[in-house]
Amino acid sequence: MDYKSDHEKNMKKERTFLMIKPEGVEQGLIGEIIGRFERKGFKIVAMKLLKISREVAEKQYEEHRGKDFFEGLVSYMSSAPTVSMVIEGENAIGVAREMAGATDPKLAKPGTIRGDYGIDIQRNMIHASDSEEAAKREISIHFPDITG
Ligand code: FUP
Repeated sequence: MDYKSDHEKNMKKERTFLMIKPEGVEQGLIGEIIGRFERKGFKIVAMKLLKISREVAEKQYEEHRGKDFFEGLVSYMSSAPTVSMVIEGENAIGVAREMAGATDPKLAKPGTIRGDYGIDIQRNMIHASDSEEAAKREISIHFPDITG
């Protein structure tokens, strides 16, 4: 017999990948952004601050290769330090996407990270994996050595 409520059945412990983009690091918003995820109850399971290589940025955004914004995006993402992290918690993938807000900061709701701090569609403050498959793939790109 399963005594879990429908609500509980819809909860799933997940891991997702987040990246605070260069403008977030430059503007001193690392603590503010990470604090939002901590206050939401997520556990940080891996984190690093570094300037990623162009190759890593290309892998990260592979699905967009060939689009007009691809070159600008990978150049930008590899131009200055970013903070990469893996967080864990209930429905982490969907909840982190909600906390990030719409891709274009002009359309992102107030209270979301992009809505509150995003500059434009490229400099939109944070990346958050958009599916289970993307989360797995992105975690393995940025944290190949992750254990446990
Ligand atoms: P999201 O999953 O919300 O990050 O959005 P997308 O996968 O659509 O976009 C990936 C990245 O490309 C984001 F950082 C925003 C950037 N982008 C542009 O720079 N220009 C565009 O026209 C669309 C997206």
